[in-house]
Amino acid sequence: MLIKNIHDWEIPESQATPEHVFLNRRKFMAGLGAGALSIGAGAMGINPLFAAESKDPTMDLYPAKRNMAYKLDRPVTEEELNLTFNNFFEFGSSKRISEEAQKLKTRPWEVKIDGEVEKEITIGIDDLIRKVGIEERLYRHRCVEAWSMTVPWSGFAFSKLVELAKPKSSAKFIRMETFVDPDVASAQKPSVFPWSSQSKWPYVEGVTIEEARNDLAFLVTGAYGKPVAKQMGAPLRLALPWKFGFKSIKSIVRFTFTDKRPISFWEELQPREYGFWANVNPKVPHPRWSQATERVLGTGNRVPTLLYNGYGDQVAGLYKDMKLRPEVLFR
Ligand SMILES: Nc1nc2c(c(=O)[nH]1)N[C@H]1C(S)=C(S)[C@@H](COP(=O)(O)O)O[C@H]1N2
Ligand SMILES: [Mo]
Repeated sequence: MLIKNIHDWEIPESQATPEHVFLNRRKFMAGLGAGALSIGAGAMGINPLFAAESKDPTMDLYPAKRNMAYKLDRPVTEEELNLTFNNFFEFGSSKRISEEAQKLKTRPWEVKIDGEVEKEITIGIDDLIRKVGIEERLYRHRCVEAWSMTVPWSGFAFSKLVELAKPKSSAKFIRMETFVDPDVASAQKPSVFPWSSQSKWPYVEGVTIEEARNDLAFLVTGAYGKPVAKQMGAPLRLALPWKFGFKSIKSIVRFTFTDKRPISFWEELQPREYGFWANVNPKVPHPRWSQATERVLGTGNRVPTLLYNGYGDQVAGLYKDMKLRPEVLFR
């Protein structure tokens, strides 16, 4: 008899620890005082999960001016929740990686732009941020695990990076990569998880050039009016609110312009479940659960999921000429 081995990353969100349970656990632990968490920062009354950010060289740019064109239909998710409920598999397969992620060193941080471009560029994150400038946008986020959140991101339109890159006409896709450093990100060590040997770090994601040029595609440098926290993908992370959350790659070090469709980290691991397009569609179920509704983090509410996560006006045009079957287009 074949017994299917269910790995951590295959457990639907509905079976994982609900966020309020471990939020309360965190508050309980904070109540005990001291502990490794509060070294230094705790004494100053700063949440230790923000501590590194206070030294951020772009601090003076925050809070960035809000772009009012991007509106929400629900309240912003509590910051504490977004800081303590994360998917960042480099640091572990649970949602509670925020403390582990503080090991990530986000300066100096270089971003490489290469491939089918006029000239390859390597640029420091602070130079990049000052060159393009930042604004604030309120976005929804829908994880493929059927939970959602809303975030006040700061950052810049992906189109600005495309402009800077000067792609050749042969460039059709952009492949993005997260850092690799097993000394910092322990889950990148072979054999930490049963699936580590199958997974090929770095975390990779990809988009078409047209998707990257769409106004909604946003490169995140901040959240909640300050530089983005490490566990949320500092110092540079993507936000593609019409696609499932796994497309929104964190801690990016490289953008490669290419004529070939990139194969993402998840697609390589499980192509049936995590495809290239990954546009949010309530009518196409995940092979192991429905995508019709979502749990809104921090509220206890379950609400209907919307096509393109409610952003159809801005993005449906990108896909109108595609002759793909819905399950291919959306998965
Ligand atoms: N490098 C990297 N980026 C990543 C992930 C990851 O594991 N590694 N997880 C993705 C998933 S599945 C989601 S839902 C979001 C979660 O972002 P959050 O932790 O800020 O909520 O990040 C995405 N980006
Ligand atoms: Mo996700």
